[in-house]
Amino acid sequence: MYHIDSLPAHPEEYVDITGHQWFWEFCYPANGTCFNTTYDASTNSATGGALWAPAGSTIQINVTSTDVIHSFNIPGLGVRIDAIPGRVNTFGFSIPLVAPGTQFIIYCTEFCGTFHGVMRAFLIVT
Ligand SMILES: [Cu+2]
Repeated sequence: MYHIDSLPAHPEEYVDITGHQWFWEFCYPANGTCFNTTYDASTNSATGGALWAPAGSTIQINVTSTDVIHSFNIPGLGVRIDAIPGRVNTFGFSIPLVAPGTQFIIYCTEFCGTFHGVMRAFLIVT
């Protein structure tokens, strides 16, 4: 548990992630940009934004919510952390050494209302 909770000493990237009913917002403080993800269930694809991270890098995510409790989950990488209004939860993890363009699906895993089931996004390896 201590190992899982410890943050990387020098993450190569920080991403602020905010859960909204019903989409994920990704903000990159290094360049001051934010992107909202729009997920299309008919094609299992997302536009507008993603969690972009280089292969082999270590990143820290800072996760919160603006409305209700969500949960940020990347099952392919064993990442799951709650998104709670008024609180920022942090988590650090490594991006595997896979080909650029590889995508890992992101789910909301805390029932958060009508469109919870399509509150999805992708981690895209760059
Ligand atoms: Cu949610």
